[in-house]
Amino acid sequence: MKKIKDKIKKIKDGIVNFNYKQYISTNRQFIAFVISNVINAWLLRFFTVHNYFAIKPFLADLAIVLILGSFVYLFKAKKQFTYLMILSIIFNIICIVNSLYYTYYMSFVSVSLIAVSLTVVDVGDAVIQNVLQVKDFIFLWQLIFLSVYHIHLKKKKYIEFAGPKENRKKRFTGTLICGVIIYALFFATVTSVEFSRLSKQWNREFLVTKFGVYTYQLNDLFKSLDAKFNTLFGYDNAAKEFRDYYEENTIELKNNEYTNTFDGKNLIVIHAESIQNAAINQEFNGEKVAPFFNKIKDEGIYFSNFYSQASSGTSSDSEFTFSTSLLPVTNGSVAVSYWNREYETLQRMLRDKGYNTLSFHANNGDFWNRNNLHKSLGYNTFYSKSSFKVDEENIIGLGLSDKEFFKQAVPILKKEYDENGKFMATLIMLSNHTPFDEIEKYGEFDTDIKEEVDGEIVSYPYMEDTKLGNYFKSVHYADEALGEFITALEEEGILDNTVLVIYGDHDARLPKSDYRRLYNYDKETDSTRDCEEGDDSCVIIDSNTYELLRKVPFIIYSKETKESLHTEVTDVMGMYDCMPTLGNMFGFYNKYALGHDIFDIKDNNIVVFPNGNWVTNKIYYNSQNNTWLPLKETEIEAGYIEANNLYTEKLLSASNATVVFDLIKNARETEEAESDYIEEKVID
Ligand code: GP9
Ligand code: MN
Repeated sequence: MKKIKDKIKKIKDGIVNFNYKQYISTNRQFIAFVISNVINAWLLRFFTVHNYFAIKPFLADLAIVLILGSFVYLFKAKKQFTYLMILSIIFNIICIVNSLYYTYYMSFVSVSLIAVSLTVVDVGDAVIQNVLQVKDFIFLWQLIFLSVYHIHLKKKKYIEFAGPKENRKKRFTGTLICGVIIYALFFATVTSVEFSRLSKQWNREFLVTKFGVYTYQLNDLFKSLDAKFNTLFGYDNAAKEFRDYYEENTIELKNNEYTNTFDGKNLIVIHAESIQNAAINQEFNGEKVAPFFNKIKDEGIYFSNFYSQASSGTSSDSEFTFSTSLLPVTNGSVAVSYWNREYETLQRMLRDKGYNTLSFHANNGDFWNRNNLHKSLGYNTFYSKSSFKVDEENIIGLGLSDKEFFKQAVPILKKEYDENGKFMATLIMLSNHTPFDEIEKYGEFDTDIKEEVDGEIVSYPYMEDTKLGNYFKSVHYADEALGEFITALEEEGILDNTVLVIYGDHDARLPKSDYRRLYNYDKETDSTRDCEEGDDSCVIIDSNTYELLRKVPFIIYSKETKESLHTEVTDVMGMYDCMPTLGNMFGFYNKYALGHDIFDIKDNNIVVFPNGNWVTNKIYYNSQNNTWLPLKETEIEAGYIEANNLYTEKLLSASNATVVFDLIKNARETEEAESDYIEEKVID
């Protein structure tokens, strides 16, 4: 006890009697290094999550910079600058990459996504044009500053603290302890919820807000390595999460008015790239942006509160969730890292019922690893870019234009319809892909406001030359392409015995400021009105209302819906509800589905997003900042949010465990072994 007391006294004396002046005058370069890197971490939060004055992330950033920086004292004076520069370059890369990533994905980068980024190299140009902004490079000031300051100090014959080895070691230990104490102080303020989120790592925005970017990135690095080890060692825990979840949540098969409605019919699925409800509902000068979508939604079963649950695997995540009713993984992408698992898929189940399964996409088959993914999902044939005739004049954005793509797909579908048995085909559209800047190829569609004044037409710019405006032009093109395709299917008689399913794969990640202009435009001043309190006509676009704008269409259309089944379903629904809903209609059942048949669950549905946010008919809940948006004027009963948060956590863990550890395969093997055992017993 006495010893500890003496030690504490020694540290206390050390702090009181420490010669700060001398420390500062012999550590200028190091201090400049620390301050500038902490400023950069703050700048990143400033431009992304907008938390300007939070102390906690500041402490965490400072601690990391001090701890890693302290090793500089183990080097001789000449090498010290090199060490500080190397660390600064790493910190700069972290800030720049995260800043870019945030603009595109509204989230922060994960080391485990590096493999994913490499497969999206083809969209590199699109991303670069679309995303690069000056603010992403502002962080570089730090490297310039540190170099200039170093030259300045050198000129002044200033020598950074070096001294004999023992002294340097002392300074190393002192700085390290200082960093550790600050980190300990920071961790003392961390709540249990924050700890739990740090260990799960899927609320990335939340983590950077609370822990700062350097701690987030370090944790992510360990988590990604840990995931690799976990695949080797974490099996038992994952298997338990899987068992527990399905014991509590297995969905019983129940009949309803749609049961077997489409049994035996062909199925054509349209993966509508980046189509949002916001575009379908929009018109300019009395003309709808998407007249065909509107026609199909009116004549079909239209789910008007439908959400994509894609994560960083975007298109491929949507394909995966639509086909399996599982969610994307929390780290990396299923298409790239976990395609080789056994999944219960819509395609395989229809194949078991005698369907031929085909997929069509005019991009390179390697993109999103589709050559492998599509086999794993259960497609017999994948018609990728090499199966299409691609001429220079038919290219829009990433590849063959949608109009030409559909035109070339129709004869293949016709042959399938006429000559073979039942089939299921997925067509993945491509033209309506960011950055929506080939407006000359989209055809005429004005997004201005035209008004007649004294017999003359006056035009106000409105959405012209904005990203959202260009997106509408692009959607108008995609809509026309879809219209031509459906007309061709009808003319060829294919729709006589075929059901068409259309989903928007995810939103188009358009700027909030453009939506503000869309909904609050003041044509007199050609500017966006600010929303004043009490002004109900003004549409507030904040981070939660923006989430609602990310809704995408889901439509089921057929001869039957056109005649009598057309309706609008307003209950919230997610991509993971497609398989169970269609399963009821086509007569198949997946007991590992995370979603529900919407006609069974109705008002009680919950859509869980891969980042832990969720939406019900009552509220949109943002788990990143623990805020919510009421969607109905009903009371939220006590414990409602906590219960849904718990469900969300269990569902995400079970989904992740299923994918990473191939647990459906294992469950099937166990079931087979058990039934063999029972059979043997009976024979005995
Ligand atoms: C690429 C296309 C678009 O082939 O499906 O993919 P996305 O960038 O939306 O994930
Ligand atoms: Mn997509």
